[in-house]
Amino acid sequence: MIDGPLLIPVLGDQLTPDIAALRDADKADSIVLMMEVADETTYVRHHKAKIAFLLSAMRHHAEALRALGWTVDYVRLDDPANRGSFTAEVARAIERHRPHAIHVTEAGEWRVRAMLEAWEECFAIPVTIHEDDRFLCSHAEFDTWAAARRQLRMEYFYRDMRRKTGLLLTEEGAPEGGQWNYDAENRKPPPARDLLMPRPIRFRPDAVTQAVLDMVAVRFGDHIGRLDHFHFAVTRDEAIRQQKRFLDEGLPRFGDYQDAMLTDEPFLWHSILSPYLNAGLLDPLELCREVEARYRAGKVPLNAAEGFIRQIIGWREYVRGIYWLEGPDYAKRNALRATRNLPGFYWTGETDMHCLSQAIGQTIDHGYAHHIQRLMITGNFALLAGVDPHQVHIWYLEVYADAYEWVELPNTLGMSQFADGGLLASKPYASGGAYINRMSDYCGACRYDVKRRVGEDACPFNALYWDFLARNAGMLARNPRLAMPYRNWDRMTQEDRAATRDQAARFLDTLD
Ligand code: FAD
Ligand code: DLZ
Ligand code: SF4
Repeated sequence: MIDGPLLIPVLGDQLTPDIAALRDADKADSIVLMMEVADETTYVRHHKAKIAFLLSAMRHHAEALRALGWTVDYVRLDDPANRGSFTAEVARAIERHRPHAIHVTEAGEWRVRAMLEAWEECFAIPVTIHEDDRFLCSHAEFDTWAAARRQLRMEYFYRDMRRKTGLLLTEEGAPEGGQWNYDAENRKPPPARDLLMPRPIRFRPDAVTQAVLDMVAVRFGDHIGRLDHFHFAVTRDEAIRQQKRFLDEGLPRFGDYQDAMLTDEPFLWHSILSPYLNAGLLDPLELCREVEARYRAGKVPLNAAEGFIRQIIGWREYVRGIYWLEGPDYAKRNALRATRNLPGFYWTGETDMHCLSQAIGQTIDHGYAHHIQRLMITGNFALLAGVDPHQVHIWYLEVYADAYEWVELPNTLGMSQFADGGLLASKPYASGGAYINRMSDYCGACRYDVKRRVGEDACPFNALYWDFLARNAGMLARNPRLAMPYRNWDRMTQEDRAATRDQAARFLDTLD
């Protein structure tokens, strides 16, 4: 075994040519191992388009690595010898190649981290796990930042990341424009439908992608989602083309309409870059530097550039830090003790609530919904209805093409479901229909009346919102950011409060 090559497993979300484990390795003396395995395709029932995207991107990446001079041993899902898990496939690769050591880049979730950490003992071969330095903030740096604080607010973390990268800073080190955050300018209601609205590039499947699509259609036919809308980039070059499309056409108005929602318009001015960032096809810092350059060249306003950069070096890095800081048991938290089953319409989009049927329908079609749809439509409804946050977490992990636990879990369990009791969000992202009406055109096309709280046609979000506050008063009433809504609830007459809670109870009964 001593004389064998170095074995370098590259996991499905490590599709970066100079990923840490490859960077200093000798191409002549290394075998790169890439594995399509049943366990990863089914540990949750991923959306068909998510599986197709990742497997096609993996197959293209293997070719790109070969073109760079690497020897790649690629195991396909339909290989009859495939043993179905990372560990079993590494074992089989060890039989084939007799490596002297294994180098691997750390995994993106606790489940896979545990596998990698067991390999050294399991195979009796030295295993080096390299830190994934595609992120700006290392685990140690985040831990130090968190240890010095009572409250882990994203805004302060974000300012540190601005200082660290120098992004949007003046020569004196002050924030560009005098403010760190221009979010107040980024909550404009939706514009009138605009025929010149940017559209993501629809990449035509090549033969590699088509073979994957055919396999996924057969093998994962009972998973959620459609494949006939498949449009994702599957190579770095394609992802760069979508990045350029966004920078040219989406970014200038990204800030203004970041929170807006329009019927049958899934993408608006969003970038649709998260699947590529998370799988490693795009580099987050490179993207942010491009955004800054557009601002400095006078091509995009500051509120757009700052708002976008904040999502990447702020939110994206921050939720990753929280995920690893909080440990594997974070997924079990349920601060509001919510127990309802996720309603069946989350898998079909079949509901009279137009906002939900839109957000879920496009999720089924594309494996994509933008942030406010995830937070204020599907997330908000589950929160108000008291759905078990673990079921909500699994749904989000399944249905979005960009979903990996390190980023999905804190967003779902913490930000959206308040199941960590306020570690991540200072108050629950809960709202009635008025917010949805302000930020979308959904309510005009809905069978429910967004202005009504009780009665046959009343928008369900309204009674559910008050019922949520009343039900969780023990946990939430002392939150200063909820003082106003609790005062308004207290000001309602006894009859109004009873009618509201009765309306909510009757509606919730229809979900079971
Ligand atoms: P844009 O609106 O164009 O934003 C630009 C980029 O900023 C995104 O590509 C993403 O990389 C980053 N970003 C924006 N918001 C966040 C955030 N809150 N956390 C981390 N990164 C962010 N994002 C994922 O990448 N994977 C997930 O599994 C995921 N699950 C989510 C679940 C819930 C309940 C919520 C509320 C949000 C979730 N997000 C997740 C964050 C966000 O919704 C998506 O990153 C975004 O919608 C992706 O679309 P986009 O690329 O068009 O983003
Ligand atoms: C999400 C996913 C899927 C669907 N399939 C594979 C696969 O067959 N092989 C692989 O290497 N990775 C896959 N992935 C991504 C992994 O689940 C991801 O690398 C881990 O979640 C990282 O911890
Ligand atoms: Fe959604 Fe209520 Fe508006 Fe209908 S009326 S779209 S249920 S918020």
